[in-house]
Amino acid sequence: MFNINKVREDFPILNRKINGKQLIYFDNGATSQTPKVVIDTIVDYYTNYNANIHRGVHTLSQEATDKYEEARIKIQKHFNAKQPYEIILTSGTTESINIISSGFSSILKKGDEVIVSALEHHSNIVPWQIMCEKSGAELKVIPMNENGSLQLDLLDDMLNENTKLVFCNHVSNALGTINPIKEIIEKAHKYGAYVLIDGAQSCPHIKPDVQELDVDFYVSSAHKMYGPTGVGVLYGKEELLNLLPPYQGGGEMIKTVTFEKTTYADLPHKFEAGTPNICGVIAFGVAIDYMNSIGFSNIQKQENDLLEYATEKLQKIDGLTIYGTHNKTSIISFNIKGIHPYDIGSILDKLGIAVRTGHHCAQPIMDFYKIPGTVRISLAFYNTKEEIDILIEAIKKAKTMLS
Ligand code: 7TS
Repeated sequence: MFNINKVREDFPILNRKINGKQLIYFDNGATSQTPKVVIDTIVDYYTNYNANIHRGVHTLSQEATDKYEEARIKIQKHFNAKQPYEIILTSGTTESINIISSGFSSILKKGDEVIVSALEHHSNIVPWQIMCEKSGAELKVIPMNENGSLQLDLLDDMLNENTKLVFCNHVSNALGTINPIKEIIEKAHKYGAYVLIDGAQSCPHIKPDVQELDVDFYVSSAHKMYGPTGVGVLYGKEELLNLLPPYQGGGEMIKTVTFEKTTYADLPHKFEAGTPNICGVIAFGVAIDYMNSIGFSNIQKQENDLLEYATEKLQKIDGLTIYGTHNKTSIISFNIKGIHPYDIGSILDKLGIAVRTGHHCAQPIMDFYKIPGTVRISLAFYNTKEEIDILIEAIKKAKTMLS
């Protein structure tokens, strides 16, 4: 059974005071907080078995290697990848995307087309622009609707036999929209195009099944899934990962090196040059265990309740506009007429409430609505209705002060 008080005890930071007030953390979309089991794992690693992996005969190195590879298997199972070596461990969503975009830079050519959605975070736009600049491929954009959904009917007209890749997030970080990725994948595959799904904002709420989705690449970050920063995952189908060149050269990613010719290691090592974030990966595995122990149905129920409750209360505030109202996770982006989002965010911080303000690294969405940015609250399962009540009063106070 889901017990909110017990769950909150798992997160030591929730006891913090900010400016003399109890912290209310509504910036989970930027990074989620860390449960004690994950913090303990990090302390245990550096206290007891810190060593480099895949290279030592000594006990510490073997222990660290075993735990690192166990974490890969946990991640494989979580995403339901067919093979552990289809899971590449990276520094985050951004690096995962860059591994793929950089690989395709040398494969695509002029005349090829790639498609991105209008709802993307900059890290699922800029790497592809760089790829297009290098390869000569053309970037097309699936437009969005006023309610924050994609104009998917237009995708049919955009796809053709020149389309090589389609990129889309599973959930928009700026609006919370859950995109119909299965439909997008099916449409793209009809034309032989590969699909990369950015799961940075979906993975805290949804357990993706990469085989069921038949997705080609799926990427995410540990730090939005109750794990540490600096760790991410890149799932790729074996045959596609084998097709792509390595991203970085260095130790661990080779089979043999001579000055005449170097041969590369098999998956996953081909994409894991250098010493990785060993402790972070092991802690990511524990974060995944933690999320599964809470249960995704409990997570979704609690977050959907909070989303509904907060939306209803916010909508009653005069002059408040919510951006994105279509099929969402627990993200609410809003503005209050005549007030800059930054000013609201600053007052909320004074009252102990952490929100994000600005363009959320999704400038094209802000341009669509012709706004400089929004105030964004992004809710996690450890948040409560009482915290939302305090937020509502704080917003009313900010509004009075700033009007
Ligand atoms: N893609 C999406 C959809 C994101 O929300 C983010 C981070 C990224 C990619 C990049 O992830 P990283 O871990 O590599 O940095 N989003 C946010 C956010 O919404 N607020 O701060 C970071």
